[in-house]
Amino acid sequence: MESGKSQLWFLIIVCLVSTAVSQLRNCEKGWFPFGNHCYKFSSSTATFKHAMIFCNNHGAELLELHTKAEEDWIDLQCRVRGYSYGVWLGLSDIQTEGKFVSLSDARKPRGNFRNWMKGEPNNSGHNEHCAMYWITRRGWNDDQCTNKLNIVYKK
Ligand SMILES: *[C@@H]1O[C@H](CO)[C@@H](O)[C@H](O)[C@H]1NC(C)=O
Ligand SMILES: [Ca+2]
Ligand SMILES: [Ca+2]
Repeated sequence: MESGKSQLWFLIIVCLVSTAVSQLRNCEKGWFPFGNHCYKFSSSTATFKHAMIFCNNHGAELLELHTKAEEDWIDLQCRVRGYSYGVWLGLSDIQTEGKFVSLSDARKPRGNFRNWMKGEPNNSGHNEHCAMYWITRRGWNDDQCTNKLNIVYKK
């Protein structure tokens, strides 16, 4: 192989190996890897506000779901842990009613993935401004921020 070509091959291989390594991300004890992220699952429930504070304390963000594969994996993790209702999602319309923005960048939810259940978000009682993943119904819902749900930390 002439040298220009072999250099190119070398670069491609280095690139592939580093991608593979970064996907096998090492997570701290008590955190679980999926894709390029680490997740921690709470053993107790908390209001949305406390969930955000706990996330901050963990140097993590509140769960945001970006793909169906990620949602399916989270769903499974919640089920094996016996979570009965739902987990908070890092999405809120507390600033402007009906406009859910992601907490991590204060804009619209990142990516194109959405999985609101039929009829949701419905702002029930004019008092639902925090999004959650509803485990039994396998979809997203807006809920009262003062409800207590399990927390999935993501980093
Ligand atoms: C609105 O959403 C709540 C959950 O947040 C649900 O319990 C309720 O049934 C929904 N209402 C309607 C009319 O769909
Ligand atoms: Ca609302
Ligand atoms: Ca709702």
